[in-house]
Amino acid sequence: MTHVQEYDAVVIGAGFAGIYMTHLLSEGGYSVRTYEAGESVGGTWYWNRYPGARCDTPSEFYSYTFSEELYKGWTWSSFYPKQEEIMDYLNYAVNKLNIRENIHFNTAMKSADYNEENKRWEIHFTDGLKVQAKYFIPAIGGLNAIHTEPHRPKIKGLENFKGVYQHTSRWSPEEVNLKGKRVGVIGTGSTGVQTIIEAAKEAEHVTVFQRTPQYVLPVKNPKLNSEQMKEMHDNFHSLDRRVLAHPTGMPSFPVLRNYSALENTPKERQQFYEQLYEEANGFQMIFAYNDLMLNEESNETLAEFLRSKIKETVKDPETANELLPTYLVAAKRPIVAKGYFETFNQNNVSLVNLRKTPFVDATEKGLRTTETEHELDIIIFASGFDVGMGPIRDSNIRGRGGVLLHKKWEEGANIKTYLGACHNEFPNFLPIGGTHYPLGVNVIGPTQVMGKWIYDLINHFDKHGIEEIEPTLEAEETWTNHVNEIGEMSFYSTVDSWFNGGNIEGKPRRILGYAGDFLMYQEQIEKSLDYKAFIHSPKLTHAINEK
Ligand code: N01
Repeated sequence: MTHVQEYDAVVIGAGFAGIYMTHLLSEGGYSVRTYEAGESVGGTWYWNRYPGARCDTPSEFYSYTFSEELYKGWTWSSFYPKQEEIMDYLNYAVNKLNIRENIHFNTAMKSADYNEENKRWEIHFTDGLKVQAKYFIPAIGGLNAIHTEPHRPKIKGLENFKGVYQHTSRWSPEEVNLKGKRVGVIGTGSTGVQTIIEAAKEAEHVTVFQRTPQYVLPVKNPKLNSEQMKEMHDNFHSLDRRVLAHPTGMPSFPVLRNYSALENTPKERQQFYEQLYEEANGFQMIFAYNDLMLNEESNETLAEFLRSKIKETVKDPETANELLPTYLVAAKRPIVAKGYFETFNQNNVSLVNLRKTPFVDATEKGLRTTETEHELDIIIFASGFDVGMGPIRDSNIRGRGGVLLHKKWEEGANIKTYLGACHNEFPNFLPIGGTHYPLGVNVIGPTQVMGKWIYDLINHFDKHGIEEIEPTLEAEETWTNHVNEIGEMSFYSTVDSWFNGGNIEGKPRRILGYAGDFLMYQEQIEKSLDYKAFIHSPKLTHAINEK
């Protein structure tokens, strides 16, 4: 009989969340093994190596804040770090935390089964490896295309295309060189916009295939000098407090006018928006007034202003018109970028409105729409993710009685979680960063809050000899209702996007992330600390009472 290695905990994925969980558990004295499909740490940042990939959260807050030494030992080069720099940061973190030995690279998970007899998870990998663990902690995130097929529009005959095609979330820089090529980019979300700006600099021609126009907030990316870095380091002691007190975990963006946009006259608003458009950075514009994310009428004032800027920037009025969004600002995850609309003034960039002229098929030479054949050397799919469901479906996670999680979720029609971190019928299964997480805020905040929550939960129940941690059906129901209610009330429910499953044809339209802000999420976490949401046994009741 082959020996199956057993650990206290198995973590899947070595991105921000996986690294943090690995650190907490190993420091806490647990045996922990982390499996990463890539050849390096980085998670999402490892796989999304497309041209122009960059973070839109300021580096000051896109950093772990749990360790002063770790925070102060790193120097960022700019306000918004590039993908490569984030990879360097995570490699630095893994070395500094001394956990590289815990991580097993180039190993992708295939399935996981809960064995009710020995109360252990059995995790299988694509290379045939099998391990056992008491706690199974997928840290694969919600926007993941490694543990599932990336989302791509179904284009008939794609196999006939003689050029190269790649999805941005599985980008291989070695295989694709855009210089002097005819490039087609499908998708204009955060990824597509960053890719288009870079492609327009070096490709012979870029054809942008757009389904839905987007608002793009202006951004500046100043280099950080040593004085600024010193100031960031000196402010470490107030850092956590500031991050935890901001609705999106990004204290760089305060509410500038603590009253409604409607309380200013149109002229005052216009002047203020103009000033911010010139001077403000990234997400700041959506915090110009205190009700832009709450009141549709207020939001429309910003929407109209941003549309006017598109018309002002794009010289060809027909193209400008095609680029005008009509929904509320930030109803889709906001995009920040520099120079996106300007690319449409270049001779080498053209726009195809897929709503008017949809794809017919792919040919040997390119992509055919109902209007014409677009000849291309490279097709870039910047078409996003099957958020929430995709990674779960393709990870084949079986709980009690062999029930598959995605079947229990009725393929997305009936998703239920408790805090996005626990599931009835799936004992000791503690995913971090996926479905029902606050996916719209700076992810580092919730990652640290929930990482610590998961660690404390394990630690507390372990100390009391509890073998299985599992939320009650009622707790799952209550949390899920809360997620759905907040989601339906939010702007996220007003337009199709990955946040509600509307980005994929045929996918059940359900709220997939927590739409409340970071403060509301923390309140919910605080309330959960009595652990009353877990299935009680006499031993567990005793453990809870001892808290
Ligand atoms: O994905 P998306 P993404 N036919 O789903 C289009 C984070 N992120 O990878 O809008 C034609 O936003 C789709 O059209 P529509 C961030 O949270 C952060 O860009 O659905 N087109 C859309 O234009 C972000 O929100 C950073 O109608 C199709 C695009 O493809 C999240 O990741 C950088 C289509 C997909 O946009 C996801 O961003 C990058 C079809 N069948 C990403 N299906 C930073 O930190 C989809 N599309 C800066």
